[in-house]
Amino acid sequence: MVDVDKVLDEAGLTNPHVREYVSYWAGVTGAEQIEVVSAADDERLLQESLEAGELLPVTGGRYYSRSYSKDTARSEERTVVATSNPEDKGVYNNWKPADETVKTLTERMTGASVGKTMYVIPYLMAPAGSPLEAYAAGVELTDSRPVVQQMIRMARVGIDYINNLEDPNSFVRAVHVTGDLPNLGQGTDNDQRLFATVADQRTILHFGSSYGGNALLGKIAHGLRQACYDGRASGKFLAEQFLLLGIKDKETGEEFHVVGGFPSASGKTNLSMTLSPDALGERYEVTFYGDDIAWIWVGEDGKLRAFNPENGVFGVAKDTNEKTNPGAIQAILPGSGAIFTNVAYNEKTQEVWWEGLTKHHPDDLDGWIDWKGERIADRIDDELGEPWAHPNSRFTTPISQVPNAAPDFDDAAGVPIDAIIFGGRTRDREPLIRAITDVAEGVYDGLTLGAEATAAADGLEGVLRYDPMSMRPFLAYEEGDYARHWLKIIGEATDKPVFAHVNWFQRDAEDGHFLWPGYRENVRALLWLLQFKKGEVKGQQSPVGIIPTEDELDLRGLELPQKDLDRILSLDLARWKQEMGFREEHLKQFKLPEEIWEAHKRVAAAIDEAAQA
Ligand code: GTP
Ligand code: SPV
Ligand code: MN
Repeated sequence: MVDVDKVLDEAGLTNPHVREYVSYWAGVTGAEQIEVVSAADDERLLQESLEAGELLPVTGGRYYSRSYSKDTARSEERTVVATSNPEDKGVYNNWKPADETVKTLTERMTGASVGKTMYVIPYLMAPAGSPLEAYAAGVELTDSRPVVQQMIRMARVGIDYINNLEDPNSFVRAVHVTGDLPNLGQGTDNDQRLFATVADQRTILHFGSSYGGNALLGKIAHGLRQACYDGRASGKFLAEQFLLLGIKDKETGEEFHVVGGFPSASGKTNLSMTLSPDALGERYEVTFYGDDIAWIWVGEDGKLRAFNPENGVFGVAKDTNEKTNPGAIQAILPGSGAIFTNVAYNEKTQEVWWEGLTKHHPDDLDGWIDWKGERIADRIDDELGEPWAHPNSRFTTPISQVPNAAPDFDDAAGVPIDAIIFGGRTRDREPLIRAITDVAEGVYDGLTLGAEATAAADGLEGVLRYDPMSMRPFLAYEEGDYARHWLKIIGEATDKPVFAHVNWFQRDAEDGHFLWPGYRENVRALLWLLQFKKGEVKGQQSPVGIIPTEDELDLRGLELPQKDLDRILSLDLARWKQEMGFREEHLKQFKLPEEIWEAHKRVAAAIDEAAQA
């Protein structure tokens, strides 16, 4: 048995609660060694991983990793939220009783790290000194070295974050045990994986994966699920799967901040890293704060404020290129220290490639292996067309590498929020943008957000589903209570943000092309929203919000077929009428507050009235 006290003494880890927690799980998992890590250990750990073959070198000091082929995305089915209060059971959170969940996971983890090193990762999911710091500290224990390297990029990692806590017991206990990946029955009736956030014990126990949101526990499990729970329990904040960006008007010096809820793989990373359209870039600058998570609260000044608890970006690689997301390409250049997971790799030239990086894959197949590690040159006929990279392959890079990172992204006070937007992948019905000024109608709009599911969740690609506020996979408690908590927090803000629903993904009914060019052009819709908020444009009232008129939208330098423009700035009332029936079924599942039903009825009545006119 390893002498835990000795290791922790040598590392200078003094917090007695953390020490007790580490000792306990070292005993359960049977780890052979323990190592306390900080961001300063990155270089050494990378070298160790290269030597062990866990990582392969990519040119310019970057890295390639592959996860087990049945372990390439979050598993929503195997993810649960556990508490000791059955009232926390919601429609989407896979609620389970805390006691039995802890028991099951403790059994699965028993002896499961024998022969391995257990890394102790003290981290903070907030800028240091933030008013929400009490909810941000955690200690992840993991038996995977690549998880440590990813956490070092995605979170603030170091021992001081937990040695100096005001309440030394206020940290999240986050245990990650990889398990014997080839023998866990992934996707079968006997699936051994289990990913639990035991929210009222502030304990996260994840067993059976080494990938992304299943394994980097600071990100999704703490930053979203645990924080979702803590936000309501404390009454103080919202934790949402939101991007956070700034738009600076260089002419007036004004700065606006927008948070946006788009379901997984629906464009958060792209929008937050975007540049202004060429024709408007002289005047407007877009700055990056966060691409996946925002914690939102009402500051002492009465303003709604937000920060990004993360320190890095875990972005979808597919279709990331110079044109779609030049910011991301710059953030992963040689020298960035980026880690690429499940893309294609060239064993000879040490380059990486994924679908959409360039129009065609490299002509010379020599040296290339796909995301499963198989040689591309060995592919036979019917395999030739298969993707080289997994559709959920990702890059990991710190925010410090993001070219448009806002100078104040690390500010403990966060930034004031002017607008809250929601947007899913919807191929019809949703116009380019519709603004909503009533708070209950804005919250209602978030609760009825819909999207086509994507490869970010196992096996669900293309299925149309509702995804409240883009939090469906991350909600920690009952949806009606969640709606009440939203109304409470926004209700407390003195300056109300404007809400809006956006859609970059409307398609032509005949040939399926995207009606809107998307990507950096999306900024045009946001600029209209900010002008609307300032009262500079009026838009046109529709039953589901205020839509820009064609001349209000700044379309300079864009060539768009009139037919497409007309479509994205109008409503298909017949489709909306049908949608209201679906929404009613969706909302009926929740114990919603009356304000939300009233908002629903107002919108339904407005649609009926417009349809009759
Ligand atoms: P998660 O990290 O899973 O939460 O995803 P995300 O919301 O950050 O999505 P991301 O920005 O990575 O985009 C996912 C996919 O959508 C990528 O393949 C993008 O190329 C594509 N995409 C993003 N924005 C647009 C857009 O405006 N138009 C179109 N057509 N595609 C887009
Ligand atoms: C998502 O799926 O929403 C992600 C990636 O941000 S993961 O960390 O795998 O959850
Ligand atoms: Mn995400």
